[in-house]
Order: sequence, then C-alpha cells, then structure tokens
Amino acid sequence: MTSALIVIDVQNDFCSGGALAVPEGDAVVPVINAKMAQFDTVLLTQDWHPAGHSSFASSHAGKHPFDTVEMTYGTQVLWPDHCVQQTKGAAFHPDLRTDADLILRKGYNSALDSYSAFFENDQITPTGLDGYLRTRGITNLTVVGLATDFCVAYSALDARKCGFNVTVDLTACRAIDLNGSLAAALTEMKDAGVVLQD
Ligand code: VGL
Ligand code: ZN
Repeated sequence: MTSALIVIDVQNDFCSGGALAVPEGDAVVPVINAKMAQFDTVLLTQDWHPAGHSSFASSHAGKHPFDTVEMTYGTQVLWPDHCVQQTKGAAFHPDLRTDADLILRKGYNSALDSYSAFFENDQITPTGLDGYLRTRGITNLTVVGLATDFCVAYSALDARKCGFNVTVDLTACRAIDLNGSLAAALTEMKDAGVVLQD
C-alpha cells in the first residue's frame, strides 16, 4: 500500500494579497509542509493559465468575476485573472516546500479550464496523473490545498473515479465558498467515498 500526498494550487494568487485570494489560504502552508514528511511521494499542482484564458471574466465581454458562462463542456464560473504563466501570482507560496517528486501544471489550454489534477473540466481530457500514480504502484491519496470546493474537490472526486482510496485533510485546505459551494462539495465528496479528515 503506497501513499501519495497531492498538494493542490498553493500559489500566491490563492493566498493573501493574491488575485483570487482564498480566505485564510496562507494558513495551509505550515500544515502541508509538516505533512509532506509523512509521505513517500509528494506531488504539487500548479494552476497555470495563459493570458486571456477562457476562465477569466475579462475574456468575456460584459461579464464579471464570479458570473457563469455556458461553455461547450458545461457551466463555467468566471474568475478574476489569476495564475497567469510566468507571473508572481502563479508561483508557489514562498514558504511552501517545493522539493516534490512531481509538479503538475494544469489549465494551460486556453479554451478549457482544469480544476482537477486528473481531468480537465470537459471531464474527458486526461492530465496523465492517473497513469503516473498507477505505474508507481500508488493506491492511497491524501489531497490538500486550495481551494477545498473547487480544485481540491474536483481532484478528490476524479481520484475516486480512477479507483484510488482518497482522503481529504480539511485542516490543510481552505475554501472559496461561492453560493454554498463548500457544503455541496463536502456532501459530494462524502457520497463518493472520500474520507474527510478534520
Ligand atoms: C481554482 C478557481 C480557478 C482552485 C483554480 O485552485 O481551486 N479555483 N482556478
Ligand atoms: Zn484557475
């Protein structure tokens, strides 16, 4: 039984002063750093959008951050410009340990967002992470990071679909909580067999 820690999007833009700051986002950093020591394999994800990405409200005339839009793959929340490739906002929080086995970038396709570390938001385009973990014999995943109700939840749910045993450590996560999104995500994860630790 081999375990991996998946650290989702602990980047400047999701921390205090960032473009899409998650309330208390910074608080996860020491908790995650301490947790890394308990895992054989540590993996970081990095939200990594090209300028003008289709998930940005600024890319849609008349739209504002947190509005939604219908994309070919379903409803997409529109965000402030964030985690633009090569910017300070896209960099990891300066105190996060980054000596990980793998850093997976996602959301780099302009026309398609990717909350999950496993599949893009069309739910069919794979990132390759499933194969990476499987070929290394990893069966158990603990998912932590930002934000609980978006990239953490989507990653945990897809990990279950891929057949992994999944725990989300809520002490090492913080949420955006948009229109009840946190409660909905917690229910969905519980129903999918994700172990929620708090
Ligand atoms: C995220 C919204 C947009 C996340 C990423 O990391 O949860 N949320 N891009
Ligand atoms: Zn994003």
